Amino acid sequence: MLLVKPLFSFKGKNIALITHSGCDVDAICAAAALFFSLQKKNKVKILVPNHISLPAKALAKKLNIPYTVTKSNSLNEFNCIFLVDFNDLKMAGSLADEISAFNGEIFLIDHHRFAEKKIASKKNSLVDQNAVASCELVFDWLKKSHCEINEIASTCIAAGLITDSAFFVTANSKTFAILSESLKKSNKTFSEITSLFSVKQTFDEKIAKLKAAKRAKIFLISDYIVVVSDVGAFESDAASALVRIGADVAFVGDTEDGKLRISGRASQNVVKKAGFDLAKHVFQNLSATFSGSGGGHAGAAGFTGKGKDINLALTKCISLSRNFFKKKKGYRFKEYT
Ligand SMILES: [Mn+2]
Repeated sequence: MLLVKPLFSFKGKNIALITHSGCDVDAICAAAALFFSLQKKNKVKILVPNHISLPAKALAKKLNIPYTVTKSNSLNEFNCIFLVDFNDLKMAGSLADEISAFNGEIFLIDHHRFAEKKIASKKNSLVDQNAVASCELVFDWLKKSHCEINEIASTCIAAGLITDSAFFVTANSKTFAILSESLKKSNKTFSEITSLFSVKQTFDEKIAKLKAAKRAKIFLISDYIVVVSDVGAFESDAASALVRIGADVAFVGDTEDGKLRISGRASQNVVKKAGFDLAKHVFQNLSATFSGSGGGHAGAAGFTGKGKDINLALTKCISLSRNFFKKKKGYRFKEYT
């Protein structure tokens, strides 16, 4: 860990900080903390491929974080690029081709599982799957590089840790240690930080979640409640909502024009106690049947592929989950109708 060279060695370089497409709070905050620490000695620009999430957009506006949402952006002007909060080109949206064609050095700052195809060398990869947020890695990197973490960078780091730990569900003692220091330096209270990225639920989001709950099929696999549902938008929010109201695992998907999209969420209970990993045990194996790709974290992951029948794909998610538990003691299966 932390084999990457210190940040001061980038002095004078022209750097692009690129987040994943659909940039979330952790991604924009990790990029911003780097931006505010590097901008004195470097030319830095934050690029967001395709689109930014509403909470991240709200926070960036309130903190005056400069960023450019782009579908295509020549990277020729930059000496090096930092990919922030992803390490899989599939998460780079429409910038994927420009990134893979980039001639300069590429650095990774990320806490997702390593993609099969590596985009950067090992010595340029600050990737740790055990980190709660990319902001944690940025914090460590800034510290090791003896960079000053100012008020706004501290605010960003705190926000990234809060959101990516799902409000401390996945937090550990280090999360609180970094948060304690960052809050102090941010000169803000906890609620002032959370108000930076809280956005009101839209009407459509509420309806999507309620529809997902209404259409849910409920299963018991061993000791865990696993649900599947389909809804045309806000799949990942709907899956999170289903876990909040009692499911241990939730798969919510949709098909449109032969394209298939499934979001999965799993409780810490099933991830920690059973060792269940959505990305590894379900989504990566879906590609064999529904040619596409899946990935993410153990407790939050997604799949996109080809298919017309969402029920078929959701049934496959259930059978792949069953396969995992079949190998364990006390396996049982039941559908609640
Ligand atoms: Mn993240």
